[in-house]
Amino acid sequence: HINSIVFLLLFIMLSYYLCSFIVLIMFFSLPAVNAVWPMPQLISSSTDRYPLSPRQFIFQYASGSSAKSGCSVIDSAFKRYFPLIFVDYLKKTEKHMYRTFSMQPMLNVYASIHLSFPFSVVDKLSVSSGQASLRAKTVWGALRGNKTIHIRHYFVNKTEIDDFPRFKFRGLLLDTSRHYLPLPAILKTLDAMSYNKFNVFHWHIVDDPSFPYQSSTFPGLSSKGAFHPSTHVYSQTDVSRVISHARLRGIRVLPEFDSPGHTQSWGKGQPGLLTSCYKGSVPSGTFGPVNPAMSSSYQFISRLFKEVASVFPDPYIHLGGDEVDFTCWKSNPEVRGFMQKMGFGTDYTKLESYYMENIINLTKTLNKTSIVWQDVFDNHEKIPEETVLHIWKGSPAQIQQELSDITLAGYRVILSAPWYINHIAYGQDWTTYYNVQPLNFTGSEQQKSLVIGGEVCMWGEYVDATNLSPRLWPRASAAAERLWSDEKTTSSVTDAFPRLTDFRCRLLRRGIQAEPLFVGHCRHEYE
Ligand code: CP6
Repeated sequence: HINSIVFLLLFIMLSYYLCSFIVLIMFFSLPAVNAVWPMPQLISSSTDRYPLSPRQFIFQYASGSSAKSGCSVIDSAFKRYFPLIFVDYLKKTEKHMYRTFSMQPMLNVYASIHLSFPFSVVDKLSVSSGQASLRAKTVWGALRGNKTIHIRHYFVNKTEIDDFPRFKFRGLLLDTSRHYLPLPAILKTLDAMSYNKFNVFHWHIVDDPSFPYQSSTFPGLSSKGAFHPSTHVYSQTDVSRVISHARLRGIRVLPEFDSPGHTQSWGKGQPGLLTSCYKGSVPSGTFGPVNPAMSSSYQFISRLFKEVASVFPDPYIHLGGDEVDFTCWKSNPEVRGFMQKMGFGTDYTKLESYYMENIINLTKTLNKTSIVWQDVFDNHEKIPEETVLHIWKGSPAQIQQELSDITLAGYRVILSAPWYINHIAYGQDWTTYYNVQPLNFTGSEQQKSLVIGGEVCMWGEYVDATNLSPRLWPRASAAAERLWSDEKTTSSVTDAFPRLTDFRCRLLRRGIQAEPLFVGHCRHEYE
């Protein structure tokens, strides 16, 4: 009997130690403390960690902050980030509880400059959670700082962070013409963009297949050109909701009204705008790009852009200018006559240049700066020096050449060609997005400084609300880190892999349907 009791006791003690041993192992095998995405410029993190109680946590303005309660951007960020940090807490408890608990200051926020819209300011912020304070030049910096505070499982690591973006233009393009994207899909994408520190939503809002933008000046454009005149349109209210949702997340909304090509849907509500294509000496009944020979075309664009300029507060408008097919222009006798009159000979790139120059100058009179696809530069068009070129095509070698040429000519440039996220392939293609080196081209420091950033493109031919999120995330996150973080300290795919895997789980917990990188699981699946 004694023997068996001792044996039992030993067994209990052994299993107790075994269990605690296992618990200890689990405790120490938590993911790397630096699992923050995108990686800050400077971070030093120790394994010291402090428990963080959601009952006692509160964001508050520091007494020295010039942004105070009432600053909409930071006020609403404080509200949003509570449930994002304490992901399960609000699910398990009553939603209203966190507001009523005794408040203990945890994070003091200082922001010194007020700007009502997230214009292209370079911001520098520093976060030091050891002292629980965040300092930023502008509220937009403070906003990004909120995202960086790294808290997992209600512990906070002792951490010093000094952070700022490497590139000031970190964009993502959505195409709402090939498929209509319902408003919630766009708003959700803006949420996910902010988690990735993207700051420009390039809204490729209209194109050949449909014209969902509901124009107040030209209601016929969407009533005739959208997939459906009332359900598949973006009303003025929808557009302002997108703009303010983006604004509160430090994201600019860059509208694109692509012309003279990619405008088939415009023709439905605006007869006479597009070039009538000819078969021999008779109109064939089909239409080509905007008719550049008619002054009425420019009057129309002028009125449309006047509206666009007032609806979208961003100082830039994307004018497109890509992939203009000359076949229809060539077939049209009026256009040929215009070519002769203007002395363009048979060089249709000159006609394209003429059109683009006109609409760029027209955009300038609206106090907006133009962004155009690279085709406009490739066709040797005379464009104002403040115009921004957008690279979308070419082999890696051609892209480098294009970067060299455009910056040598003194233009600012945005890089998209390596980040066509709509292309899918078997395997871990995020690594190719990650390994892009935007400044790896022949050129002076001055030239390199003209690369203002990059943009992930999600063209919509094969994408609608059903597959948007998993196709975007976390693959676009690879580009996000390349555009935010320091290339020297943050360049290894091997280091990035576990962090990105962890970040993808965080996206899932925040309700973003991000696809897996590879074999595995997320801890929250069973925790
Ligand atoms: N639509 C518009 C597109 C594309 C472009 N402009 C495009 C071209 C080639 C690829 C993907 C997208 N669908 N308006 C080019 C900028 Cl591979």
